[in-house]
Amino acid sequence: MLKLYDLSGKNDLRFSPPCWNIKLCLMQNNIDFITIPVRFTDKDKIAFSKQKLVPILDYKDGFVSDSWNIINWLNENYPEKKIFINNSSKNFSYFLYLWTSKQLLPILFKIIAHEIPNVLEGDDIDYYLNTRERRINGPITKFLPFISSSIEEFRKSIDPIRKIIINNGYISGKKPGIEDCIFFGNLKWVDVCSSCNLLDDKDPVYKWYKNLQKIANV
Ligand SMILES: N[C@@H](CCC(=O)N[C@@H](CS)C(=O)NCC(=O)O)C(=O)O
Repeated sequence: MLKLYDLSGKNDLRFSPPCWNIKLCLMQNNIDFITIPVRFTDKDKIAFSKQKLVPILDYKDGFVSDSWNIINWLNENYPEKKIFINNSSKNFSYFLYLWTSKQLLPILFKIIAHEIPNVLEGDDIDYYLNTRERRINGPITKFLPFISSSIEEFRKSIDPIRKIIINNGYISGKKPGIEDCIFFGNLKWVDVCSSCNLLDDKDPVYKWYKNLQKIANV
């Protein structure tokens, strides 16, 4: 059985965007797996991987880390599932992975950075504050004045995805696929960590998110 090392917070809340992307992909493709909860400070649990981040997928003969590498591993090891339906789907998925990790998640971080300690407990709170405040070179509250402008920026940035969803129903086309999984974690992260209204209820992207959650039962 595949084991997915998955970030966990207070009351075992699972809140990592790339971990959610992988879980959705596994569920959508009916691939059996279990998750191993990993708190920020549980670095011992993942020391075998010789790096410090999750998701990590542990299979019988080895492991693979980083959500993009995991998706590629699944594509190669479950060819019958056709995770990338063709090479264009693989290219567009890679674009979505890069766009999400390099541009969208940093915008979302500015919106929810100050709320993340609420979903953590124990040593993880100090770990989060120390590592993130060093990274942003200031207090976690430094983005508070920019929350509304960052929400606006996010809503505008995802306009191409909105158009695709309006035209097709899903990012992958007429039914959900890997491209939907890769975008999903963005919204799930904000949903579980924050009380902000990232998207308007009437936004087609919001409806797409609610629908995917319902299909996957997550
Ligand atoms: N590009 C990587 C990002 C992995 C990543 O940043 N994981 C975060 C959780 S979302 C993590 O493990 N953080 C642990 C830490 O900061 O110590 C991927 O897509 O898998």
